[in-house]
Amino acid sequence: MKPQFVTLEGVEGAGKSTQKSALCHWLRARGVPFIETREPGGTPLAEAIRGLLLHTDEDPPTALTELLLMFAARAQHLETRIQTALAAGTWVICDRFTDATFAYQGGGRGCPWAWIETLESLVQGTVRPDTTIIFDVPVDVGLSRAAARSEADRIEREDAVFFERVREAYLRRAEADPERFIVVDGTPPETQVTEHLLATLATRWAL
Ligand code: T5A
Repeated sequence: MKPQFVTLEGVEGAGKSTQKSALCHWLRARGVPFIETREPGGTPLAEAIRGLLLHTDEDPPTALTELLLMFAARAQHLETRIQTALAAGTWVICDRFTDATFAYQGGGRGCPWAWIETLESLVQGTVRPDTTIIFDVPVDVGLSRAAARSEADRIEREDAVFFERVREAYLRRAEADPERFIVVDGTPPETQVTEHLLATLATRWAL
């Protein structure tokens, strides 16, 4: 099997980071070489852009600025880290990628999907994730988990209606491409979600 590019998605507090750790532990035990990364971020420059995106309150980015900054960070991350890893035969496990842009800047902010598709082609060429796992939880469940964990950043302070649109956009994307997407119910306890996820992936990858 070629090295896989795997992305994890979902609304705030859906359990991506928790399940990413479990997935990485499982891959390590099977001797699969991988890097673990995230978006926005994943390189020093892209992490600096993440800081601007999530923690700029005085002069908050407009929807278009936010969209362009997401893709600026992605261009750096993709070329200097993701593609390098894949070319070396290393899997990439990434917490969020372009589906988050369709969900947040598209669904949430209302940026036309055509803009996002144009930037996706420009920045990524033909590179797309091989597998995208969406952890689906009701918005109120995700937000209350996120609130219990840490202080809200700029995007987390959006209202529930914004995150309903984000969730709906994620599910719409999954429905349009069932080959790539796996939708996992993120509401059961962590260990149950992990069990279901790993059983699904073991079959998919024959690992
Ligand atoms: N963004 C990102 C965009 O707008 N556009 C883009 O293109 C991209 C790439 C940063 C922000 O950037 C935005 C989206 C985001 O607003 P992020 O760092 O991934 O993205 O931030 P969050 O989604 O806020 O990450 P979270 O850490 O909040 O969510 P996770 O990773 O889904 O949740 P996790 O695993 O940290 O769990 C949160 C809490 O819930 C508990 C955990 O222990 C933790 O305390 N938990 C559970 N509790 C009960 N049952 C379960 N099954 C649980 N699973 C986890």
